Amino acid sequence: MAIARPLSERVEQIVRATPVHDIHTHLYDPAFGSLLLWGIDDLLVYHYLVSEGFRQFDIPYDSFWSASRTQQADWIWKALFNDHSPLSEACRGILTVLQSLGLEPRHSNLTQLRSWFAAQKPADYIDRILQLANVASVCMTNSPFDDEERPLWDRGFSRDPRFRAALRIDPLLVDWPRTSARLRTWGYDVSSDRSPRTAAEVRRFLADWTRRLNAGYCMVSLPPDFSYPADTDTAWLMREAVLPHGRELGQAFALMLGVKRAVNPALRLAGDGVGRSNLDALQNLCAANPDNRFLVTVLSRESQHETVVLARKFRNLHPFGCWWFTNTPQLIEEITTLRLELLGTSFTPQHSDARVLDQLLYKWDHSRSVLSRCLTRKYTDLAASGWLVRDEEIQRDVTELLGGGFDRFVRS
Ligand code: RAT
Ligand code: ZN
Repeated sequence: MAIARPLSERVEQIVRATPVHDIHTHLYDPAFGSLLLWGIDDLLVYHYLVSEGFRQFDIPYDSFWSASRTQQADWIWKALFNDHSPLSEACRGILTVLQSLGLEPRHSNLTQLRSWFAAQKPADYIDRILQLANVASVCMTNSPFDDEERPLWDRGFSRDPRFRAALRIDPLLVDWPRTSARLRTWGYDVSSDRSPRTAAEVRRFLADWTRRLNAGYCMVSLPPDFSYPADTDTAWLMREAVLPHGRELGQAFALMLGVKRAVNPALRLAGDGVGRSNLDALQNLCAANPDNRFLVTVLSRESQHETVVLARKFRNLHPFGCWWFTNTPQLIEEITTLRLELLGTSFTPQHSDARVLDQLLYKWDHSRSVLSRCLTRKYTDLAASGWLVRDEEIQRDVTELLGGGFDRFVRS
């Protein structure tokens, strides 16, 4: 008689074998060349590690930033791997990456690791990482306001279908005075008057870029005190331009809520913080705009429960990911369990937020472990109530959670 495999093994095997559609990253189509980061030095100077490095070394900020990338990586390696145990999630991530690639950091120094990465051919390496991480596609973060990437979109290039686009519009919504001036130089007839003409021109800008990128959704990150409705440029632009644009083009709008930008500017990209979001704004948006679809991720742990309850009330709201400071195993476990218990499978548990290609290896390895544990516990609870889950049902649920449900939501 065949011995039944333990539920935990069945779940883990399915979660690991199911390709994921990674719905938010900062990776670039290979056509962007050096904007697509990879290799040991880029891994080590990841801003999550930079902020941890500064807790251990006393190098002045200016000296750190004026040093070469290799020197910065050396400092971080010494502080976080040699002088202390690499216990943090971002440090452990480096080890998982090296291990997945068959490299042994205990038996090699940084120079040896560097030569290994230098010997990789980019195109093959990209294939290898996506395959090893079992990632079917990644969604980029594409900003028309980024001077490095805009020229390539303007020129056009042959797209790698594994790299999907998302239209990122933070400067439009959080820095309207400066952004309106830029829009004018690009031929959009906008002014600071909050007039119908200005709104129509902003919609034209959004439509142009949506088509240029073939953007799957539009996205913004906002501070904890974002309010809606409100007598602010942000709220006005949303009501008169972003939301009508979403309805016209059938495009979902992703809100990433709760980031306090530049809490410590000396840390640059690593200097952003977190605050509890005013989620009345999200409720008002969902209630007032039933024909818009909203994706949401919130940065503070304290905002997670309220967000999930809102998603129960509004079917035009789809929670996604454990963002940034919540992308740690314990919080992923807590947030994913909370979501499963209140939403079933109608959410997307994770995105990687990878900025360096190789990070896909650790972000998905670690998240898949946690997701497997959460699902196993819930299926075990069902079994205790007499519902024995079948493999094809586990597969259906996992496919939904690893991008299938998200795809349906953004396309509906
Ligand atoms: O997680 C990160 O890398 C952050 O710096 C942010 O990029 C954040 O994910 C964002 O998209 O604003
Ligand atoms: Zn991000």
